[in-house]
Amino acid sequence: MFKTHGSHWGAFEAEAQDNRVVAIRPLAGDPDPSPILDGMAEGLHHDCRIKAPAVREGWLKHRDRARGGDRFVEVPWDQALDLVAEELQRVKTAHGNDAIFAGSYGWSSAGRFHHAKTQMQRFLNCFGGFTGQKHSYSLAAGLAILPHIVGDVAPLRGLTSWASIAEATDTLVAFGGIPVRNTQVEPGGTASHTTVPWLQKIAARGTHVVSITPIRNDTPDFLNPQWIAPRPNTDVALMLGLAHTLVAEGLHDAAFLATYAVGGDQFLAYVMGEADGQAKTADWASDICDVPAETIRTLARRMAQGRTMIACSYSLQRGDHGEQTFWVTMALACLLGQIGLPGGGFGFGYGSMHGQGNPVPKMPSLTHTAGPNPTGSFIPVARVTDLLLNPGGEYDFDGERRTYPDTKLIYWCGGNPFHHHQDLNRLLEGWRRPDTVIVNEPWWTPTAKLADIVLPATTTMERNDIGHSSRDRFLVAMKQIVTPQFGARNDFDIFRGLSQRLGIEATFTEGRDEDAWLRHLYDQAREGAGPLANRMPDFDTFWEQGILELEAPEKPQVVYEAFRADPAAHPLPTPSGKFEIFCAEIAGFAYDDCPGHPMWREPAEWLGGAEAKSWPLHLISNQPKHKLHSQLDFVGPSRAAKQDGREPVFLSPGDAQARGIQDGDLVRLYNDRGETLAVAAISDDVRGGVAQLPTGAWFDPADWAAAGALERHGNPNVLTLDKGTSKLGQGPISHTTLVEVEKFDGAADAPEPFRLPEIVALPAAG
Ligand SMILES: Nc1nc2c(c(=O)[nH]1)N[C@H]1C(S)=C(S)[C@@H](COP(=O)(O)OP(=O)(O)OC[C@H]3O[C@@H](n4cnc5c(=O)[nH]c(N)nc54)[C@H](O)[C@@H]3O)O[C@H]1N2
Ligand SMILES: Nc1nc2c(c(=O)[nH]1)N[C@H]1C(S)=C(S)[C@@H](COP(=O)(O)OP(=O)(O)OC[C@H]3O[C@@H](n4cnc5c(=O)[nH]c(N)nc54)[C@H](O)[C@@H]3O)O[C@H]1N2
Ligand SMILES: [Mo]
Repeated sequence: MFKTHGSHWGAFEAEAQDNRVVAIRPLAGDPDPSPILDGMAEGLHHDCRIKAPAVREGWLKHRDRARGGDRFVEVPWDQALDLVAEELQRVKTAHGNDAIFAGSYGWSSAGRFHHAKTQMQRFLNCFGGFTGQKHSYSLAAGLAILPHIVGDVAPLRGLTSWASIAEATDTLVAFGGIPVRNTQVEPGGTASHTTVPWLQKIAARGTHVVSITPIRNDTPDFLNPQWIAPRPNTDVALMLGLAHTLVAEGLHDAAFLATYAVGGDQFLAYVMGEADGQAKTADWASDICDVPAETIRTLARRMAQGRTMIACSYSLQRGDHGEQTFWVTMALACLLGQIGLPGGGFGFGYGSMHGQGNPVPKMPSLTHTAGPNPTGSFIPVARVTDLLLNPGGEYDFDGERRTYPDTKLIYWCGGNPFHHHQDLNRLLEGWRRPDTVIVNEPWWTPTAKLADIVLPATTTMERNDIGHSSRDRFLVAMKQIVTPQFGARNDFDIFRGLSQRLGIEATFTEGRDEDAWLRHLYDQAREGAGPLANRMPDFDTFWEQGILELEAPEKPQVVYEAFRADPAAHPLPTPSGKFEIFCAEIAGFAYDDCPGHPMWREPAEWLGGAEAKSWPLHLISNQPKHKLHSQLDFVGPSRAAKQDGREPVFLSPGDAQARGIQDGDLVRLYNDRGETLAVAAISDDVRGGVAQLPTGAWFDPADWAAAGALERHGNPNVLTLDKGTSKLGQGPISHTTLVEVEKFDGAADAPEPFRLPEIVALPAAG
C-alpha cells in the first residue's frame, strides 16, 4: 500500500514490503517531480548507514583529538547516551554552556517535528543553552544588509510573484540566471513543482529574458534568453554601468528617487564620478566585467523602456562584498522607478528556491520550536573555523565588536560541515581543537567519520512527521513507511534519553510523544491560520487524507504595492521610512568593506586581479542538479552522474585546449588552500576563465592525517576561500575562489568517499 511522505525535493508516495521500501512514486499531478526521489529507497537501506552508536577508539582510550581516519568501537545505546550526558555535564560545569558549540547548521530532512537541529537545540536550551549560528549559508550577507536598507526582508520573503511577472513583465533581467534545478528544492518540501509551468507562461507572454551568469545553462532554453556572461563577482560594476547609462541618458526616474528613497544624491554623485573622480560609465564597467560597453548601454535602455523586473539570485551575495550586490540591485530598481508596480522592481532568489515567487496562503507556518537560548551566545554562521582556531579573538559584525567563546565541545545534528564550509583543510585544523565532537547522523558522512561519538539517527521514512514550508500551500502527512533500520533512533528519542539522564525530560518533551507532538503542532498551526482554519480539517482527517492543499490568494502578489500607493500611510520599516540608498546607520559603522551606499569593491580573488596570474580560473561551486547538497550522494542520480566515481568539472573548450585537457580526462584543481581530483567535461555553456564544479561530493582526503592532503572525489570546498563578505554580514564567500586546473598524471588512488570506517569490538569490561 502506498503512503504519502515528503522531502525537501518534493512530496511522494512510498510502498514497503517486509519492512523494505520497494517503490517510490511522485504525487499524481506534480508537473515537475524531482529525479532525486530515485535514490531514496536505496539510500535508506544502504550499507553506508551507521548501524550502532560508535565511539572513536582514540577518544575512548585516551581522549585524543586526532579526528579522522580512526577506528570506531560500537557500544550499546545506554552506554553511548551515558557518555554523551557525562561529557555535556562536564563541559557545562567546567566551562559554561557557551563552550558547547551547537549551531549545527544544516538542512537535515523535511519533516517539521523531527527537524534535527530544532530537536537538538530545544534539548540544549533546556540544559542551559549553547553557542549558536546566526543567519544561513544561503543568505548571510543578504539577511544582514536588508534590514538596514529596506527595513525587513520583504523583497526576499514576500517578493512579487511569478504570476505578476507572467502578467506584466516585458524584460526580466536575471542576475545569476533562473536555474530550474535549484527550484526543485524547498525547505520543508512542496507537493507541486510549479516553477517550470510559471516560466512557460512567461515564455508564452514573450517576455525578454536576460540571463546574466557565467554559466549558460543556468536559464532554461525555452525562455530563449539573451546570455550575458560577465566575469564572476563583477555584477556590482555591471549594475553601476547600467545606472550610469540611465542617468547620463536621462532615463532614470528622479521623482521616484525623491519620493521613495533617501541617498539618491550621494549615490548619483558616486555613479557620475562627482564623488571620486571616476564616472561609472558603461566603458568603465566593461573593463571590469568583460562585457561589451554597448551591450550594457543597450540593456539599460531596454530596461527603461518597458516593465522590468530585476531578479538577483542568492548566489550573488555568496561572494566577497556580497552585501553590495543586493544593495545595488535595490538602488538600480529605484532609478528605474517601477517598484510596487505589477511585474516591476526587484526581487531576490527567483530561481534559487522553489518557494521564491510561489503563491502562498497567508498563515504562519507549521513548525516546531527550539525555544530561547539562555546563553544568547552566537557566531555569524560561517565564522566556524575562526571560532575554533581563535578563542577569545575579536571580530566585527553588523555594528558590534564581538568575541569568540572558547569551544570545548561540538554537537552537530542534521548538517554536514565537511560539505558546506569553505576551506575544509582549515576547518579540519580547527575541528581538532575541542575536547569532544558528537554527531547524530543516519549515514557515515565525512562529518560522522570526524566525530568522537556518533549516534545513528533514523531517516525520514522511518518515522511520522508533517512536511510544510512557509512558502508553499501544502501540508503533507509524512507517514512512517518502515520501522527504524539497523540500530537507528529518532533524534527526538535520542534527546529524550539524554534529557532523562540530565533531569530535564519534562521540559524537553512537555509530556508528549511523537503522535502527541504532531497533533499539537497541527492544532497550533490551525489556531494561527485565521480564516484558513476553516479549510483545515481535524488532525485525523488530515492524516487520513495525506495531502492538504490550502488556498493561496488568486491575486498576483506585488511587493511594495501599498508603499508606492501611499508612502506616508505605509512607510518602510527603515529609519527614513524609505529605501535607504544611503544608509546613515551603516555609514556610522565606518566599515571600509561596507560603506554608506553601494560601491564597487574588488573581491579578494577575481579574474581582474593580480592573483589571476597564478590562478587563472574562477571556480563556480554552485548547487548540484542531482542531489540536495551532500545528501544521497552515494546512490541514484548523483552516483550515476559521477565518472569513475568522481564529480565532473565543466570547462570551456578554450580553457581545456590551452591545458591539453580532453573530455573525460582526470584533472587536478588546485590553489594554495588545497587540491581535488575531478573528471573534465568540456562544455560551451561555460564562460572562458571559469571552472564549474558543483558542490556535494563527500570529502575524501587521500590521507586524513596529512595537512592539505589530495582530495580525490571532486569536493570544491577544499579550494574555496574562508573569509567573511564584510564586517557587516560576515557571510560565506564560496563563489569567490580562483584555481588552476591541469591534467592529472600522478598516480591516483580510487576515490573511497563512501567507505565505512573500521569498526572494532568493544573491549571486554574489567
Ligand atoms: N562551495 C560551496 N559551498 C556551499 C555552497 C555553495 O554554493 N558553494 N552553498 C552553501 C549552502 S547555500 C548551504 S544551505 C549548505 C548546505 O549544507 P548542509 O545543509 O550541511 O548540507 P546537507 O548535505 O543537506 O547536510 C544535511 C545532513 O543532515 C543529515 N540528515 C538528514 N536527515 C537527518 C535526520 O533526520 N537527523 C540527523 N541527525 N541528520 C539528518 C544528512 O545525512 C546530511 O549529512 O552548503 C553551503 N556550502
Ligand atoms: N537541486 C538542488 N537545488 C538546490 C540546492 C541543491 O543542493 N540542489 N540547494 C538549495 C539551497 S540551500 C540554496 S541556498 C539555493 C541556492 O541558490 P543560488 O545561490 O542562487 O544557487 P547557485 O547554484 O549557487 O548559483 C546559481 C548560479 O549563479 C551563478 N553565479 C555564481 N556566481 C556568480 C556571479 O558572481 N555573478 C553572476 N552573475 N552569476 C553567478 C552561477 O552560474 C550559478 O549556477 O539553491 C537551492 N536549490
Ligand atoms: Mo542554502
